[in-house]
Amino acid sequence: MGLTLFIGNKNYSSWSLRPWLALKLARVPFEEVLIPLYQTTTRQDILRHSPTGKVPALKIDETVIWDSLAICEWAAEQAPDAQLWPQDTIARAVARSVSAEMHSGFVGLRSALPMNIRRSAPPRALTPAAQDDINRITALWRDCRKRFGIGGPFLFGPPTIADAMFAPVVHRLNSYLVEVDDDSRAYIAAMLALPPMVEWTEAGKREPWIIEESEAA
Ligand SMILES: N[C@@H](CCC(=O)N[C@@H](CS)C(=O)NCC(=O)O)C(=O)O
Repeated sequence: MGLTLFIGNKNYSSWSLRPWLALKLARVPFEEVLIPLYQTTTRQDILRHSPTGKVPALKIDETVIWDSLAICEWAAEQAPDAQLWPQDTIARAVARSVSAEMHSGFVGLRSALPMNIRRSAPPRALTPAAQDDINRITALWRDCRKRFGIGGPFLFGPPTIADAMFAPVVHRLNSYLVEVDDDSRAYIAAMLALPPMVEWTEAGKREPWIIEESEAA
């Protein structure tokens, strides 16, 4: 089976990070092809591989899976032993809820603080909508850690798709130096130390491209 994951810039592409991390956690070998975003040929380059013109997209032989959460689900099914969803039914249902909440929400945070791994400075303005999202996300993190986090430092103990879904938020809170409670700070530190996160972060920091729109936050 030939597997290729098309991703955007590691420094900026929040959606790409999620399935990349899930595939790494599942130890599913894949090739990656990085298409730099916001270049003159970006759209046509992505459209050659993905019907939406967006990354990420996973090509499995001739079939394309073009949504980050769908790729995470596929990784979980490929490697059941990796337990990318929690084993307990209730924990798994909550993990799916928080993953879906991340997938479809938090627009205030996403638009005000674009992922920019290289950055290390507060935002010019933290909008009320972004602060509301941060409050909700950190409350959700604390709740998952308290109820389900006994087996490890991640939301449901060992790393799962829920952590992969929040990985870009971890980068945002870290690189914009956002103040958070102690539990959230510990979770952020654990996520940043996860070996595939370190690999992605280091690669992102070495990239040459600058996306002005993301730098303006
Ligand atoms: N819902 C999609 C979102 C994908 C997405 O918005 N990707 C961005 C990069 S992070 C993109 O490809 N932008 C390029 C464009 O819109 O031209 C998913 O979950 O995969």
